Order: sequence, then C-alpha cells, then structure tokens
Amino acid sequence: MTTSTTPANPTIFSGIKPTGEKTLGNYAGGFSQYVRYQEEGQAFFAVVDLHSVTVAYDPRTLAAQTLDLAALLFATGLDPARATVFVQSHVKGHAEGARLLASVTAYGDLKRMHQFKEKGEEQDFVSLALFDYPTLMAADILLYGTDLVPIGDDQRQHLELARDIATRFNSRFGATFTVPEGRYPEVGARVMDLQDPTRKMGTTSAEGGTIRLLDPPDVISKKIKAAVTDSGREVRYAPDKPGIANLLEILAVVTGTSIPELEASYADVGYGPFKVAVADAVVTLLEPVQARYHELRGDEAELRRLLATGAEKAAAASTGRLTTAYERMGFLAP
Ligand code: LTN
Repeated sequence: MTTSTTPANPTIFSGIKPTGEKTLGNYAGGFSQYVRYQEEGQAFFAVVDLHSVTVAYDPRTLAAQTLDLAALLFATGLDPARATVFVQSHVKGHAEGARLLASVTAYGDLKRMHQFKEKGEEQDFVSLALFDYPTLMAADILLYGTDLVPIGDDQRQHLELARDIATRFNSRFGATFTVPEGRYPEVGARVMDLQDPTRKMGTTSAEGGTIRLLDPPDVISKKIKAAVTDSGREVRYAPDKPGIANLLEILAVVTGTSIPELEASYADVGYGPFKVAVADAVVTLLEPVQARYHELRGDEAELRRLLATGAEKAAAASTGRLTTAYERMGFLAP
C-alpha cells in the first residue's frame, strides 16, 4: 500500500463517527483497512464525536455510541499496544486546532463541499458546525503531522481541502503542517446494498439491504440468502450481474480471496449454494468479532481506561504542533 513518496514509518490518521450502526460496508472500506495500517506506521484512530454533533443527533445516546464504536474498533483488530485509539473530544487540541485553521479556510471552498450541500438539504436546521466540518477534519489530520489518511472515496473532497488548508497555513505562517495523502480502498471498497446493488450499503439502507456488524448470525444468513440476484445462473463478476458481483465482492473481502479465484470455484454451483457460502463466510468472520465486542463492551471500566490511555498518547503527539501553530500565527504565549 505504501508508495515511494511515503516515509518509512508514516503517521497514519483516520476518524470514524460514532453515530449510525456500522455495517459490512464500514468493515470492508474502513475497519479491515485500519487493522492493516496499524502495522505500517504510527496509527491514530479517533472516534470523532465532535463530527457527530454537526447534524441532528440524540445527546442521550452519544456517550454510549462512542463506547460502542471504540469496542468495535478493538474487536475488529485494533491493538491498543500498536495503534492509538481515542475519543476526539477528549483531546481538546482538535477543537482548538479547528479554530486556528478556520483563519486559513476559504468560505467559498466550504460552500462548495458536496457533503455540506447534500447533508444540508437533509437537515431542518443547518448548523455552522456542519459548514465547518471539513475544518475540524483538517485539524484532526494536520495536528499529528499525518502522512497517510485511509479514508472512503466520499471523503476525497474533504481530504483535498485539508491539503489546501495545510499548504495555505504553511505559506502564510511558515512550514508547520505535513500535507497529507489520502489512501482510498480498492477491492471491496464498495459493498453494495443487498436489496439494491446499485447503491452503497449504508446505515440508511433498508433493513434487508444492509448487514450490521452486530446482527445475529441467523439474521445475517437470512439477509444474504434473500439478497437480490440477477437473471441466469452462472456466478460471474459482470456489470449486468450487479447482485452476484456484490456477493462476490463481499466474499472476497471477508475471505481475502481474489474475485477470479472465487469465480473459478463457484461459477457452476448455482446461486443458492453460492449464497450459502457467502453467508457462512460472513458469519465465520463476524462471530469472533461479536464475541470480542460483547466482552469489551461489558467491561466499561476497562474500555474507558483504554480510551484514557489513547487520549494521553494522542495529546502528547499533537500538542507540540498546536503550540507551534499558535506561535507562528503570532499569538502572545500564555
Ligand atoms: N469525515 C470522515 C470522518 C473523519 C475523518 C477525520 C476521517 C473525521 N475526521 C480525519 C479521516 C481523518 C467520514 O465521514 N468518514
């Protein structure tokens, strides 16, 4: 995954919002990649609760959802000894950094963000926080001197803006921030809705279209067996077979086997037995994840302790650059 321009021990940062139940799509494009990235450098993964409050949300459940997501990140394989997993709002520098970077963020750029336009239309109340979401995200990334940002395709525009913000800050106030690179998932990046394989599997998909990482095994099997398929009976990865192609993508992600190999094994078995194989593979992957999740989530004191350690490490890694930013901007030191 690393390229020749990437330093030997890169700093890696990604953020995940605690709101919205996580699906197999999140696993494919997110969680499974994070586990690989923690081996490649200094990795930071933030549960970005401040980003969750940019749109309508329930304050009664935010804290619990934050713990849920942290437990899920550890359950899918993040190792607290290797990766720094923390809660964004616990490291005050993120909010402060966003405030400083707001001075070098162009109003016109924020107005052009696709996500702002789309989410803005869905909200009864469009907050300043939603408008300024990319500035906070830039602070998340830039405070750590991040080289690589593993991120979904839908976040490209935000990452580009973070790069522009870093560049503008550096040219106005002196070299302070590393200009980060996005790392976008390849195969299986787009797990599609089981009921409508032309759209992405997401938290907003209808119940039958999405596999939640915490769905019980029998529910997962039922949903996969009920997935829409295409005409014909051959298991082949083709544009005119979006349903079967999606199931092949899913099987590839969960087994780590290439799609051509899977096509070779399943071409003639028929759709029914193929679906059974996909369902079994997904359940085999998720059962141990769910067991670890429930164990971690059941010990809230331990989970909070892990997050406190993560926040300490994150603060230690980010305060230096934040202080430099204040200095370069000419503030009187306290
Ligand atoms: N906007 C991202 C979440 C996010 C993030 C970040 C990702 C917030 N801060 C920093 C990478 C780096 C999303 O919606 N997936």
